[in-house]
Amino acid sequence: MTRKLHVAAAQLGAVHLADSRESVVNRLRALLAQAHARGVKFVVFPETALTTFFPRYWFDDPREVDDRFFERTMPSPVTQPLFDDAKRYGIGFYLGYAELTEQEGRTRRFNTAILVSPAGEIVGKYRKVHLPGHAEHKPQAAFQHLEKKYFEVGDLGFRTWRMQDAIMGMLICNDRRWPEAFRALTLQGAELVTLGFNTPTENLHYPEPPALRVHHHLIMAQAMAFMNATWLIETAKCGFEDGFRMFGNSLIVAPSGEIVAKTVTEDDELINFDADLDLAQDLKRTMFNYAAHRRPEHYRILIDRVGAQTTPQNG
Ligand code: CDV
Repeated sequence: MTRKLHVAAAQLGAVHLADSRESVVNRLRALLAQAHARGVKFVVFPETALTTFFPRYWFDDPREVDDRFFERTMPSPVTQPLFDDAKRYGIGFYLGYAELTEQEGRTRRFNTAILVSPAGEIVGKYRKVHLPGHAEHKPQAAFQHLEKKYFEVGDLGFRTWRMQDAIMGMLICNDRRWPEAFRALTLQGAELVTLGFNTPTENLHYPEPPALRVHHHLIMAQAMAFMNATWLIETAKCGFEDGFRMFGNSLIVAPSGEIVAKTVTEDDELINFDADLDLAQDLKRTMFNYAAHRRPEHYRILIDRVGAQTTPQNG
């Protein structure tokens, strides 16, 4: 018997600075209701789903950032209805949010995602490892990307969880550009990788056509899914947030590298697919049988070296 899991990406359109968390949670609940109506059993929501993508703004008062954009508890009174709905429908989900936590007397902030079971329990947490952007104010730039200011590098590593008869792993946005992240998850058996993202249509560093940025997003997703023999769900928050555009193109990719569903709008939109999880197992037994074919004795450099150095053998 094949193991099927009916999955969905629940894309969010723009969330503006003035939008309340309550209004966003209502939109997430509407997407969840749609998912339920379509028979979906697992939903991936975006990165920092509850607020606008605030790292694009510099704030002089750090307390304002904490109060407006970070969650001190999860679920909170505002997010509890989403958990309640999911439990009532029997749907598991991934949710990204900005997490503020007190650890050993120290306030810590992470870009976080959680895995919630169909019983409404948080079964897994991931804190984003690859934080893009910068920490200093760039007043000349069209917008900021201050993830290195607002978040610490995640301290939980890359882990997997068994949920809904699948082995799942979580990543967040920029992680999708790093093969190491996918390999770390699939070395632990991941057969479904989940990821939320917020990707500006404009490149902060140099001019780049928006279509090329989407092209990179698509080829990365297809390549990572295939080379790691895993299902992959990537969900955007997108559209014009107070005039700052982020692209959509949320997608579900099969372990074959084929895109089986993709959004067509930059608004709230649900895409779904009844995924055969054993498709991943076929590839894991053959082409990407790690135990048979990987050669870690030649991969030492991947751990020892961070930045590239030019070290050709012939000087
Ligand atoms: N939220 C992100 O991590 N965004 C990055 C942008 C800044 C390049 C991304 O990788 O999509």
